Amino acid sequence: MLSFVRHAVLMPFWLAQVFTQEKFFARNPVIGNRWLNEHGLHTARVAAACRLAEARRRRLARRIPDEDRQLLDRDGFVIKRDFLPPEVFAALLAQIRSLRAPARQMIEGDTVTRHIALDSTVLDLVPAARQLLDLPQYRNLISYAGSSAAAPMVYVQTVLSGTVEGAPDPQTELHTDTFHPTVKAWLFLTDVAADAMPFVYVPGSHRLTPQRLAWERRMSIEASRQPHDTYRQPQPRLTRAVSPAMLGELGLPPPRAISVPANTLVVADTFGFHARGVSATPASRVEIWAIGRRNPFLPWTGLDPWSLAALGRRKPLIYWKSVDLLEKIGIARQRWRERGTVSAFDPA
Ligand SMILES: O=C(O)CCC(=O)C(=O)O
Ligand SMILES: [Fe+2]
Repeated sequence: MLSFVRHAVLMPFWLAQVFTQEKFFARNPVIGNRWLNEHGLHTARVAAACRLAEARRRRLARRIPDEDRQLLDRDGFVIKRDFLPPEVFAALLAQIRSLRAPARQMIEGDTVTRHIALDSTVLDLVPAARQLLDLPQYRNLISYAGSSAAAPMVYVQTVLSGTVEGAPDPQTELHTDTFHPTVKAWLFLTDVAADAMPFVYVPGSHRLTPQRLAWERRMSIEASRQPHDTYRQPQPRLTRAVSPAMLGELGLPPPRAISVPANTLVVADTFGFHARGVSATPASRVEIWAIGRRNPFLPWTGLDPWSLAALGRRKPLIYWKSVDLLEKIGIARQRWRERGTVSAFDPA
């Protein structure tokens, strides 16, 4: 009875979420409905989102050099070595090395990810990061790859592999992040060796080919709710993982590991298949990390309230606090735990 009432009350919300970036099959019984996905709900969302992204990208294209645009169109990612002028990069590194700021951490398998939000307080202590955020080239590459001019969320991210007891880091499996074009960007502050968590990407896997759409359909049906399933359990495996053996069937090349020196910027459409490369021994990576995610069904590129600097800089904090609140009332799980005031370079 309770469950019936809960369903009736929440149904309008679940239906509305079909037209948003909500991606979890498990937490929305419409998006995760097997019958609907067998009849094309998921693939319709993917196809519509990709079509709209293409139209938005066409409008954003003139903001970046042709050469970068061609690489992003062809591969789904672009690598910019020596991205910041050497003196700006040196200042950025020194400022982040001496920074102590409130952080949050998340554990996945045996790996810890730490985030320090680049809010106004932190930016006052790391003025070189403000220079980075204000660089049109940085913003525009992220906009184009993410097919949106909306403000990304930017953090100092530390990834520490093999530091806690646990299964292998699920991020080391090839996967797509969500059902639509979307962007992540890494400006590496440390060198990234080939055997120490290089970012891995399958070139060209961001394109919606008929094979990819068929894979999306199969994946969505497998991920859909079974009547006996219980939800909100942490998942041992990423829902959107793809086996390396499948790449050939999808007409895709093998993945490429991006092992690069510090001060390299990598911007990628994480609708494409990618992973965090495994590390031979416990390793760490520190980077300025940006994520842009927005409703993929919006026809326009701008009109983003978070683009107001004063508001946008608070977005990570507002995001953390809202999930804290949702957890308190029992409708979400906060994976990002407060870690106190630390350095990005501290061990786990
Ligand atoms: O940290 C990485 O190299 C990639 C992790 C990943 O899959 C992601 O951030 O979406
Ligand atoms: Fe990912």
